[in-house]
Amino acid sequence: MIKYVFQPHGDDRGQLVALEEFKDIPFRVKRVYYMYDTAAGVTRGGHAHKCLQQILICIHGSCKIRLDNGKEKKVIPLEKPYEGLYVANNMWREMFDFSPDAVLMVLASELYDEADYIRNYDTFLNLVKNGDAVSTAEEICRI
Ligand code: T46
Repeated sequence: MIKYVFQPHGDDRGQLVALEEFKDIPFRVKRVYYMYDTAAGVTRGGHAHKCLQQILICIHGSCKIRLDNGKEKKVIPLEKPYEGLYVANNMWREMFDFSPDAVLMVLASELYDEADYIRNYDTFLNLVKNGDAVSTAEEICRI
């Protein structure tokens, strides 16, 4: 699990965080999306990706991320606009416990591609447990 702490550029006007690909973000950013107005009690995600790498930043409010690599599960709170959680490929993720004002922004290494999603948990477990996932991802993703 890698949590980045970005450098805010603060002055008497407030704070500014700048993120540059290959400097602050370890990949080329091809897509940005964000979610807000998340209803109370909702859990989002519930899938893994074959290739996609992402950085999740809760730029307003707070939420929690559950990461599961098939062996170990961890819950990571995101509650600062200068913190970013790196989520690698082949990692099951769930986002939950959103505050009413939460805005969760995601920087993604690839364009949207439904074929990159692994939506079945048993399929995910088989993929990571039999050791095929890494080589498969390397072949498919050209990482
Ligand atoms: C992920 C977690 C952290 C698009 O049209 N383009 C996009 O780039 C995305 C991300 C979504 N969509 C559409 C597809 C669905 O009709 O937006 C709708 C909601 O997407 P989804 O149900 O996949 O959202 P989450 O919150 O479950 O998952 C998202 C990302 O899809 C996923 O890659 O890692 O956030």
